[in-house]
Amino acid sequence: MRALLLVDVQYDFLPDGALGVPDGDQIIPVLNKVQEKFPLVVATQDWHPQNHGSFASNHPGKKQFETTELGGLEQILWPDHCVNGTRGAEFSRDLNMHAVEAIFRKGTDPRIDSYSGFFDNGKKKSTGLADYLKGRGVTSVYMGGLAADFCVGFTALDSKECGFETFVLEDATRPIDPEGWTKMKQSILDNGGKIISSSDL
Ligand code: VGL
Ligand code: ZN
Repeated sequence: MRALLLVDVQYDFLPDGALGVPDGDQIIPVLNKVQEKFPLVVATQDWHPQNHGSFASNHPGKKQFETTELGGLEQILWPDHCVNGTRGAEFSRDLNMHAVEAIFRKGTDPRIDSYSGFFDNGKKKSTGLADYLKGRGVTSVYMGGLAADFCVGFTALDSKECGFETFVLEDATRPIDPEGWTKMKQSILDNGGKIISSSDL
């Protein structure tokens, strides 16, 4: 069985948001349209406490987009985004959420970032998504959302590693940095994932 995963379609990743992805809003009609082709639709939500270690504001003297170390890993310092309970953390109201059966939140631990919907960046903690999908009989995971070069990309890599046939809908995602997406795409392909268009479904 196949499932559709909607990754982080939240106001802070849309063009006017705190960490706005260029043209990120253009993926929403695509994600709404393809949902009818899937018996199961699931969403992820970036959901940080205000004291999250990935926020530049929590590292005095550091600037946004500089790097530091967090939990033993290199960490890009982001603008404050997707703070739990704020509007920026909400799903876009233009995204159809009626069919979404479950929502998996990530980035809740202030000491570690979590780009993938499956595990934190150090793979120490699982969100439960893989077990949930396996429990529902899912063998293939299709995904879109934001941002292509971070959360969608790392979710795709983990999906493949968890044993799912993995497809990224390229017209249903947009990157923060186009060069980063070119590299991430290669990595997904090298690991056996597939990059397709919603028109291939
Ligand atoms: C994301 C950076 C920081 C994403 C989340 O959803 O791609 N990127 N937190
Ligand atoms: Zn985040």
